[in-house]
This record gives sequence, C-alpha cells and structure tokens, in this order.
Amino acid sequence: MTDRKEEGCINDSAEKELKEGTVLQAEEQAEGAGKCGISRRGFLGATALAGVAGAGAATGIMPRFSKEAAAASNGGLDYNVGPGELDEYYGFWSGGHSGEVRILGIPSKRELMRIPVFNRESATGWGQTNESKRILGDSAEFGNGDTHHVHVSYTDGSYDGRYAFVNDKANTRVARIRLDVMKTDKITTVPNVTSIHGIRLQKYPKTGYVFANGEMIVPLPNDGRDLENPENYWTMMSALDAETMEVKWQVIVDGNLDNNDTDYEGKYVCSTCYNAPRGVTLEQMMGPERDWAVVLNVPAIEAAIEAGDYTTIGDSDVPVLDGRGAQAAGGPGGSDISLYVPVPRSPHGLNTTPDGKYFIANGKLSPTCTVIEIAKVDEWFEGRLNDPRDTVVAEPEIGLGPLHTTFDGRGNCYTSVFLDSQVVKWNLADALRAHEGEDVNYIRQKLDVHYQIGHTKATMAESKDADGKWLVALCKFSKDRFLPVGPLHAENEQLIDISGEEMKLVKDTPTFAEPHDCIMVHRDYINPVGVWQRDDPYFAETVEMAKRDGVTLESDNKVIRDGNKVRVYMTSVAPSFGMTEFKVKQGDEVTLVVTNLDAIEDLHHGMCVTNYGINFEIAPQATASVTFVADKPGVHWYYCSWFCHALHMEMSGRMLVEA
Ligand code: CUK
Ligand code: CUA
Repeated sequence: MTDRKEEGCINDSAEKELKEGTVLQAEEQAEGAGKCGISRRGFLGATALAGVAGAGAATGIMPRFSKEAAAASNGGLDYNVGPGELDEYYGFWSGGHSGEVRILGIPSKRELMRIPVFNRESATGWGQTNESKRILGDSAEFGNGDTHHVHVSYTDGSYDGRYAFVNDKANTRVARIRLDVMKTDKITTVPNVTSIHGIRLQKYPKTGYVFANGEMIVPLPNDGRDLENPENYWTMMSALDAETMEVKWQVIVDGNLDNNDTDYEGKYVCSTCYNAPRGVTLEQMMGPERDWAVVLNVPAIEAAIEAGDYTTIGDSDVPVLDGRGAQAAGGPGGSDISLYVPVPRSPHGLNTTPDGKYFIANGKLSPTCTVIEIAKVDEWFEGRLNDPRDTVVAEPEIGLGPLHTTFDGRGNCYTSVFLDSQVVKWNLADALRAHEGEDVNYIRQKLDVHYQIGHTKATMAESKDADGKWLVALCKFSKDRFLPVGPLHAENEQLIDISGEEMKLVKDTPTFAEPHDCIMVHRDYINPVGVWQRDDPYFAETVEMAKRDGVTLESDNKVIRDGNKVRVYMTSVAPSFGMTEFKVKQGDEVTLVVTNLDAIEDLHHGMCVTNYGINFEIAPQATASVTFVADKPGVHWYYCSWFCHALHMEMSGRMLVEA
C-alpha cells in the first residue's frame, strides 16, 4: 500500500464507521469507495492481479485422491470428489448458536456428521440419554450453546487426533470431543467469568492446557455485588487441564479478552482485547485509539501458583493470579506474568504463524494487522526490552476490517477482511521489510468473497504442518448467492484453492447458522473407530448399574422392579429388539436400557417411544439408556428409528402402562 490516496480512503472509511458506530454493509462501502474517486476494482489495482500469471500447481505433496491430470489442466487442485471417493481432509466446523460441532469432508464440503455438544439433538438423543446427561452435568438445564472455535489437540505442534475442544460463548463452558468416537465426553462450566469466546490449546510438548477467554467483564465474584459499578468489572483467562477438564488456574487481566492463540513452545498464550477501557457501552468500548494484545507467560504463572502466590474468588477454589498492569507507569506495560502490547483499535483475531515465530493481531477497526515477534516477547519478560511496542515488528495495511489470518506454510498470510469482503494474501517477510522502511509491496492478491467474511482458514494452518492447499472463507452474508429461503438466509462458505500463486475461488457452499470458525485436518491424523468397545467409559456407569441388577447386557432381556423404579434391559439385533413388550405401572420411573449386539459397522438402531418424546441412537456394540416417568397409561409402541434392515419397520414393541 504505497499509494497515499488509497491509504487515505481506507482511513476515511474507517473513521466514518467509527463515528457511526455501525458496520458498513456492502452497498455503503461501494458508495464510500466512489466518494474516494476510486472504484472497488481500481482500489484493488495492480496488486490484486499480481499473481495471475504465475498460477500453477503447488509444490509439495499432492492430495492422495487428487486427479493430478485434471488438476494440471485447470491450473490448480481438483475440488471435485466423485461418488465413492473420500475427502483428503476432515473439517471440524463450529456450529455457532446451533450449539454443535460439524464434520465436513474437504475439499468436497460434504457434511459428514453433526456432533451435538451444548444443544439437544433429536436423532441421537443427546441431552436426553442418561449417558449424555452425565456429560452435560449441571449445565443440562440450558438447551442451547454458542460454539465458535474448534481446535484439535497437539503433540509437538502437530495434530495428534485425540480430542477436539470447543467453546460455549452463551453459557460460559468448554467441551471436549473424543475423536475416536466423535462424541462429546466432557463439559466444564468455567467459574467467575462470563462468555467463553476464544479458546486455544497448548501446542507443546502436547496439549496440556486449554486456554479459555472470558469475553465479558463482570464483578468478581459475580454474586450481586457492584451491579452499578462497572469500574469493578473484570475478566480472566482460564486454563483447563485437557485431560481432566478441570480449571487449573485463572488470571485477571485488564480490558477484556476476545480471540487467542498459543506459541509452539508451550510458553505463551496471547489474546486480543477490544475493550481496553472496560466500557459497558459501545461508545465506551470504542473510545481509545489503541487496545492491545495481552501475552500471558505460562511458566511464570505455574511458578507463582507453585509458590502459593494466589487467591481464590467466591465459592470457587481455582487459583487466581493478578495479571493486570496494562496501565503500569502510565501506559501499556505488564507484570511478571503478563505483557500488554498496544494494538490499534479493537483487534479481533489472534493467529500464530505456523513457524512459531509471530503472533498476528487483526485490527478490525484498524486496516492493519499487528505482527508481534515472539522472540521479542521473551526479551521483554527477561527485562531486556522496555517498551511493549518494541515487540511489534510489522503492521501491514491489509484492507478495511481485518478479522482473522491464516497461513499456507510458504510464508504467506491470508487475512479475512470483513468490510471489504475480501481475502487478502500478503507476504510476511515482505511486510517485515516494509516495516523496516524498505519500499516493498507485501500485498500479493485481494480476492472478493461473498459476502462479509468472518473467519478464514487454510488446511492444517494451525499446526506446524500447514500445507497451503485449500482455504475456506466463512462469509456471514450470502445475499443473492442461493435460492431464497425466506427472511433467514444461509451463510456462504467459499472454497478457495491456494495451492498456486493465485487464489482461485472454486465453490460456494451454503451452511446453516452459524459456523464462526473451522479447522481442516489431514485425514492421516484422525483415526475414528467403526464400532464401540464394550468397555468404553462413555456408557460405563450404565454397565455398572446393570451389574448391580445382576444383568448381563450382552445377553439379557429383563425387567427389574425396585419399588416404583423399573429398569428395563433389552438387546437389539436387526431387525428386532430383545423384548417386544414390557409392562409398567402408571407413575413408575422407567429406565430403558438398550444394548446393540450388532457388531457390523454402520448398523445403528434407534429407540423411539411414541408419545413420550423419547428417541435415541444405539450404535454398534453400544449401550444407551434413558429415564422417564410412565405418566400416561395405555399401549405405547416403541420402534427402531434408524433404518437398519428390510424389516426395520417391523422392529418394534409395546410398552404397556397399567393405570
Ligand atoms: S469470532 Cu466469529 S467471526 Cu467468535 Cu472467532 Cu471472528
Ligand atoms: Cu433397527 Cu431400524
């Protein structure tokens, strides 16, 4: 961006947006661009077209199922995955306010599975079965969640395929998903904070901690005190143990916490803050010229806790440290455990380069990305650097409304730019040189996306194995891209081939509300099982209950009465349940336990009890159960709800409820 006029245009628009306190929509932007006397195309100028001539196949490994001839003929990767072919990548998608996580195949973008997490789910019985209720715990009272960020566990900076973790912004939780069975297996409500937004995982030596950002500021503890005193509102970064999912410690910070990321040495977690003044209104939050990125020093935090140097808050016994100090000595500073790096206005995404050298804070209300060198963060904590701003080694101008950045592993960054509706490819080494005063153009290409992009993500980009093949643009608005379906529109996720010099938009795919973020993991790193093991901890408590009742789940079909509690144990083998009728009394509390003896992959059954609102899946070799009160007398058919056999319709039975 060497043209001063272009810079002026960006800044004018940014100013307008700030004054109005609103987000410009595409139409207004177009108008704004016109006022500056340059068209959108003109604005793109030569930089947008810079890479066109050099388009070609990527160096490096080709996808296992790529049709290389086809790929070569269209000058890029082949995104078509034919019938019977498998995708090269697993995509793990957050489901936003659907509260779930989705699995997609990439590059086809075929949806392969939905994993219920914080939501209730009708086909699997999530939120209804005893097994899922144990996992939901006390938070089962909420029927909703708001998942934004899914991340897969690491060993030494590479994906290890053990777990995925996801946040719940709505009800302040973090969940873990077992990737062998693709089921949620732990949910933790984080105490003393409100709204877990950014989450990231420690990458080295392996995922020990899950770092969870409390986004909203609240009184500590939030027990009714200080309602009217926002100056006493604070938030904290929480660190959960990835194995136990217990909160190990929390650190109070200045401002608030938006998105975060970690380094590749297990030392730091860095988070953006868009509310440095700890305001409670839009005007207050947007007040200052600068907010910051805060870096927390994990070994220093562990040492302080080891030394007993902490407090606790309210009823919680989680060790809490004070990491405030942003205003120390009259300006951004830090403490023994925290460093506050000033970043222009309301940064949003925070992304670590896959070489582990830099944190990048995305400006949002500033057209810039701020590049923080992690080696200089070391220097600051070692007392060899005074000014936190000296950790900033580049601040390239990207476009209007940079939100998130992803990487191709070849030194290029791809930043989603919300207001311009673009993905901007820029070269990091050139941005560093420009910051040193060299006259170099770091922008490689600006690609229009449709429309109003939030996250963008490249394959493997959040690991040290970033491979630069596919990029997804998660656009918030689809407008005219799909058949209209009423006032509520689908979102538009666009698949972009980044294997060559030039980004190529290859596919529009609609998606239901509202994935924020995704990761794409090469399938070699993910190894799901095909059938359950009978000793799986997922249903171990139900197995224990059966043992206490003297029931062998793998063979018995029995009704055990225990006062007004009735436990009904039955097996399923396509196309029949082990019991075609059982009798209970009105008012009995019935626990219905079904064990699927079929051991063939894909042979699920379902148990649906009619007019009782009950339905759940029983996958091969699984046991599943549900408890309900038989409050309606009469004949109540139950039937298999997952199509399993030619005689699937006949797979049924009767629950007889005596008045
Ligand atoms: S946030 Cu939604 S577009 Cu929750 Cu990752 Cu940026
Ligand atoms: Cu069993 Cu359908």
